[in-house]
Amino acid sequence: MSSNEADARPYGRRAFLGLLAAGLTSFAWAGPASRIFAPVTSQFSQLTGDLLPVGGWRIYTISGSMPLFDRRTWRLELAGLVRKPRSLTYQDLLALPRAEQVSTFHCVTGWTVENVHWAGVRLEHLLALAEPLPAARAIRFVSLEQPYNDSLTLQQATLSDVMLAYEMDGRPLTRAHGSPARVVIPEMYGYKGVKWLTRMELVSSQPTGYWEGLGYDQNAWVGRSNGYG
Ligand SMILES: Nc1nc2c(c(=O)[nH]1)N[C@H]1C(S)=C(S)[C@@H](COP(=O)(O)O)O[C@H]1N2
Ligand SMILES: [Mo]
Repeated sequence: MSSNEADARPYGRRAFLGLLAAGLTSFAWAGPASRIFAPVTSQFSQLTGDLLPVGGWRIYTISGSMPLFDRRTWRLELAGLVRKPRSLTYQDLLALPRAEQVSTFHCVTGWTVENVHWAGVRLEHLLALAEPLPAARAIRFVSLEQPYNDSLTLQQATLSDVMLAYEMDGRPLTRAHGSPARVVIPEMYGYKGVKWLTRMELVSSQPTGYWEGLGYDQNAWVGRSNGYG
């Protein structure tokens, strides 16, 4: 390819190599835990446009690909130990009472993003629609990105600053950040925050989440778990 062709790309080759180097550098700085949580830096498409991580974020996937949100076909299933199983459309989700908050995001590998503006719905409004049965004790959150999943007890899920977020910093969630909805629980490390959420299943005892199966704590309290504090 001539250098002219390369320069015609949205990101020139030089910028591309720069991005790649930046990705690899943060990869090299990271401790052993972050190697497991390594961001995807190998695919050009994931380094461009709104997929480019900004503002201190690192974009994580376990599969190396990102589910694509289609508002006509996406559903949020409320299932398991509930009186009224529900299948909500994106419009249904947006029609629920809106909550907003500003909170700090912590990844267990040590990076944080302060003052993230989130908008979304409190879990209690979703639970009220589905009417959990008395035996329900926890919620299993399932991602479209299989097999990513995690869980919260009902008590944790209804803490006052826990939400299902559909906006970040004043814009609908981007694909990289888990569109159309992700779990936000600022008191816990980021792996509890399932991106590309598609199903909430009410269960009687708390299942082991994806990273928890690999040794991370189920109760992921910031500063009080995973060897911290
Ligand atoms: N589906 C899915 N959700 C996920 C992850 C993932 O790899 N896949 N990584 C988790 C981890 S460890 C962190 S720190 C945050 C990172 O959020 P970000 O990719 O928007 O920066 O997403 C969490 N949710
Ligand atoms: Mo993380």
